[in-house]
Amino acid sequence: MHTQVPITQNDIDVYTDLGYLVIHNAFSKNRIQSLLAAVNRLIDRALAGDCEIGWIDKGKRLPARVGHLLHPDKYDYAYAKWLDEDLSPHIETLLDDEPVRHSLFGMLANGGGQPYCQSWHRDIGKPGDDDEESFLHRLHGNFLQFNAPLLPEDHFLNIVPASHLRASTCQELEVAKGNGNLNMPNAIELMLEPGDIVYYNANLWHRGWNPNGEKRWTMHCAFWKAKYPVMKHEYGQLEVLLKHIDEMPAVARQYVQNYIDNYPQSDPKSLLEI
Ligand SMILES: O=C(O)CCC(=O)C(=O)O
Repeated sequence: MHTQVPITQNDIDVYTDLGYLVIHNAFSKNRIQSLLAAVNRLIDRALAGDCEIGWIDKGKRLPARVGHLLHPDKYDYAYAKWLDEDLSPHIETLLDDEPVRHSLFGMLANGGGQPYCQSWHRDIGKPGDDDEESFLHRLHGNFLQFNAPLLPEDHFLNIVPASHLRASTCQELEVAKGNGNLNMPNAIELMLEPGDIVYYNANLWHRGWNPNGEKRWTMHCAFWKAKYPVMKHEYGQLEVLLKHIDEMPAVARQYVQNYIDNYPQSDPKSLLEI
């Protein structure tokens, strides 16, 4: 196993203080080539009718955002190998070296001039609630999300640094309503290149912003500490994952096994109930 760039104590402190951590040149050119090849194989399979994905423009080989890349119909060994060899040391360090489980594994995709303009949001919430701050503190460090671009000049993720552990301001709540031309205070645009990755707390105020519909392929995945039972937003993957977990390399298999082992038989909780 090799890690291109290990995560240091300083990185952990940055992640804790700011709610995000950019690692430049985390992955080799070969790794990026292998992931691009996997996406192209997926497009080929979808064009041949062997699996279904959404399209921005089928004729131009422009897929829409695609989820569940570890499911049998979309699976490629290249994703799982990346997880085993490069990502898992990062993920485990940022999750306190506790057992990790799979949650979501997909790719953000834009292009063809089709605008992609998300509202500002915290993924889990709960903006404006009385207990917002304690809720944010309770969850920090137990889950992790990342964006890792496969194409150059990826400037589509906007964030408000250090907004992950404090109550939202009135201005943030106003901007998030999306009513008007207000600017989000203290927002920045991240600039990433293939090989870079940003790990972030999905409760940081953020949005995906690509108003000109520039071509974008960005791996976008989430993990939880294994002790958290599978929740509503990530439920429903048990049967498909069981079909081919044995094909996966060791670490990816373990993360998926931990998902399976923590799968409630019924009534999964919502993110807001944990
Ligand atoms: O497009 C992005 O980079 C952010 C995606 C996101 O925040 C979401 O889908 O909730």
